[in-house]
Amino acid sequence: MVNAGATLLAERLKAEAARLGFAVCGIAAAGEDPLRGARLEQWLGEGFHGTMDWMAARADQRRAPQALWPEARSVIALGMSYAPANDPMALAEVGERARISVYAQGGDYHDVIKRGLKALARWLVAEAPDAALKVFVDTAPVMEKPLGEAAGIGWQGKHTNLVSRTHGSWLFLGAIYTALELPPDVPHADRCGSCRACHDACPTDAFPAPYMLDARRCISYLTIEHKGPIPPEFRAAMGNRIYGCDDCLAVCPWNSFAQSAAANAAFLPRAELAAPRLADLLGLDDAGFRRVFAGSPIKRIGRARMVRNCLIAAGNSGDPALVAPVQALLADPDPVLVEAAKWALDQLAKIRPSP
Ligand code: B12
Ligand code: SF4
Ligand code: SF4
Repeated sequence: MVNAGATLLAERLKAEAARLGFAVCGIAAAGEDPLRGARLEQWLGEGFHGTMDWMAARADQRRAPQALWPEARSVIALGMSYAPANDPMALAEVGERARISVYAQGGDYHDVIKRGLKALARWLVAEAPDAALKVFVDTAPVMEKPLGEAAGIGWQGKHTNLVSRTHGSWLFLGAIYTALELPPDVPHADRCGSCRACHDACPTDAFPAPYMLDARRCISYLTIEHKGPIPPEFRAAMGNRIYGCDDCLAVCPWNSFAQSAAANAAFLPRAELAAPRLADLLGLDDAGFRRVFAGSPIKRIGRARMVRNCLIAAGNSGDPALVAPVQALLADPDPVLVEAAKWALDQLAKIRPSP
């Protein structure tokens, strides 16, 4: 039973979240939603998670907050805006440059959101000293998007990400589970209507149905999560994307309400990551990779996977100036890079003028 004190606490909590830089904050009950769990099972059953075994490994805990932490009574769902100031598609045709998705051009969002969640958790404990709680961002077995929808901060669009009426598709999510009974917000209604712009924009046809993603076909998965060679059928479609993909987010009409000025300064693009030259990235050794990507989420994929992605982009570039840096990688000890370099040279040979 939620009392008047809890209602006032929830209002003040939301005000504090806003003060800490969260663009949206809502509350959902922590009880199980059988549909949510069933859809997770269906997604895993179809094999749409590919090699992300960690998604299947803790599926029992992921399906419901109380399955992860039985004491949980309420979920506080939060989002921070990273709406870009510039068009994320602007570099699509600039072959000599690499495209890094908007979310990874600035500081690592895991660190920024976690800091904000911990500050909000400290505030809550100061206000309600008995408040047991746990904070999560991204990596825990928590279904952040459906929980965000249940908490009314947005809805899961047909591209499967959470969309907000005021911040479009550009929100990072985080969650606090608490043993406190807080008054739940009304779940957000679906506002996609007959739109299917995100599905039409996807270069690899990664949506088998509305609200359903086959991660194995998604460029974000292929460039970040997938180990080994990039399957040949997706190489041309990758274009110059070397880390993540923004296409389905960027075309969402609800982005027109997103204000880039609202974005957290920590997420502003770093100059060297906004439009890096492929030639420079191809030449990075391990030490150089660590130097360039320190503090960026990209550092977690390591140099080999990043250079693999750059080789595919080089093959798609149509830029003869990239032949030399690609050739240098034929001597790399990693066979995945050697194979990708050979593929890239074959592609570049097709566009080179005949002697
Ligand atoms: C695994 C994962 C990925 C995988 C798989 C993505 C996916 N859609 O599942 C890959 C590597 C591909 C990925 C890519 C990206 N990701 Co990601 N990812 C996650 C992670 C860790 C888990 C997501 C998950 O639970 N997937 C499992 C499936 C079953 O869940 P689901 O997509 O919610 O599926 C639901 C729908 O399919 C729905 N459904 C099914 N059928 C039907 C039918 C109807 C009618 C309806 C209404 C619904 C419906 O039910 C399912 C369960 O609710 C979350 C963090 C987290 N802990 O939540 C971040 C997260 C989702 N990622 C995020 C981001 C930013 C991205 C990228 C944009 C990054 C980029 N620019 O490259 C892309 C976007 C690609 C895309 N279109 O989804 C953000 C999204 C923020 C937001 N506003 O929603 C999150 C929340 C991380 C964060 N903390 O901010 N990601
Ligand atoms: S992130 Fe790119 S590849 Fe993945 S579903 Fe969206 S548009 Fe398709
Ligand atoms: S692009 Fe259209 S269909 Fe896709 S999430 Fe946005 S409103 Fe929904």
